[in-house]
Amino acid sequence: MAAGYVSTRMVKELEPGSRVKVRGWVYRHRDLGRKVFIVLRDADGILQLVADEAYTPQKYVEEARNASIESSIIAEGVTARDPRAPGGVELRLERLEIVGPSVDFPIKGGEGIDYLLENRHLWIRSRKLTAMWRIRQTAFKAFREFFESRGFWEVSPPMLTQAAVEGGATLFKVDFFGKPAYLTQSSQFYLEALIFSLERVWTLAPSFRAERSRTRRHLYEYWHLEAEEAWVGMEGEMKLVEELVAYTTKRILEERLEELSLLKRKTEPLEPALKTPYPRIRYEEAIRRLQGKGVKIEYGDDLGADEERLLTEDFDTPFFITHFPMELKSFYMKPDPHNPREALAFDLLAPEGVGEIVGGSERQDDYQALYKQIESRGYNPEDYQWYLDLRKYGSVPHSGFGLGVERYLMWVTGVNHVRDTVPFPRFRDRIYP
Ligand code: NSS
Repeated sequence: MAAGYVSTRMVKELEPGSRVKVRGWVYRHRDLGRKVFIVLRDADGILQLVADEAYTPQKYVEEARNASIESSIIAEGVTARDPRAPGGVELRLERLEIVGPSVDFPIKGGEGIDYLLENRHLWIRSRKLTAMWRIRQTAFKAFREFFESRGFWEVSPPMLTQAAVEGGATLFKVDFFGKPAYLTQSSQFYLEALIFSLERVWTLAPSFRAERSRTRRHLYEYWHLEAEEAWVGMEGEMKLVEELVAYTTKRILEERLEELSLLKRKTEPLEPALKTPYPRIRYEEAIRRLQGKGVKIEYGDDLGADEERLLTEDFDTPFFITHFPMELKSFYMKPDPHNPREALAFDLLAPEGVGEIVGGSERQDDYQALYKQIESRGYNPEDYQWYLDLRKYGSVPHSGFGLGVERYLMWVTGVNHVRDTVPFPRFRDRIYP
């Protein structure tokens, strides 16, 4: 008798002729009369099961016949090689039990996007989306490995906040016992407060943006990987960012080739990203390159998704754009001492048309200068009281960045909408499951 259950992956490693028990969900079902073929899906993959009157008791052939798509089942049988089965192995059934029937599973293939979003709670079982969750998990693990190896402290900032980090336009307002509060756009200010004791900190947490623009790379709620370092300038921070991206991408290529292939993602375009340093161009050079491509753009204009996409044509790796005009960037950035019109700021753009995945900068660490930068944007310094305080008591030069996890995964996996990198995306003006 077979003892415990084995996964569909393990079945393929056993000697043919092994007796095993498996469990999972019916992924495909084909009834040929005397024979019933079931493809079983579990967390590890798929396995073909065959009920055949030649070796399966009649009662279980009937049960196999009734095991419709997405029913959960337990099955027992003997493994056999069969080149026609996925993975080259099938299980010849001696027993099969339906645990939870599934009558008329709502997703049959070929449905439109709205229908699929309404049924997201069922759609997430698909093999492609499952591959995505597995790649996502490897990315999360690699982020943690990376920061651990660099001596960073992982910290837990709040999601309910009092003030805007990235401008008022994209704030989600919350009723905080009759007073306004906001869902965080970035943990940056809290990380800045924590460097005064821990020096190097990072966090992986949701950020919220009430974006006006509905694009394939914007979510209202996304996962934000952020780090902040005392005693580090813009160059040092860019080095950290490129090494993080190279390391994480390498780990995904090591562990998740099968999943990438399920998503039909070619891996060659990712190879150049394993090598650092990444190219760096200044904002003014980006503008010149765009003008050279026939774009009507001038120094001082913002780079939108279209401009970014054009710039990615020039590179086969992620690359940095640095030294943006101060007024294009957030109020907390430090101006370049050699040219105070420009910020010590950088974006990292992913190739293949994806564009910005990271934004970072050196921070203004001088109290008076920061106060003026807040006022000159028309913000109220009182709203930034505690943030200003950090510059009053032992201020240090420091820098940090934020990486959009879904944007990064969009590039690595090659999917063309950020919604498919997260199980329950928040990206339209209604909340699906
Ligand atoms: O606005 S950012 O460019 N920068 C910040 O929030 C800084 N306060 C981070 C820091 O220095 N600690 O956002 C950072 C990244 C950006 O490059 C995108 O990859 C991602 O966050 N991002 C988004 N991803 C998905 N959806 C939306 N709406 C979104 N907005 C930003």
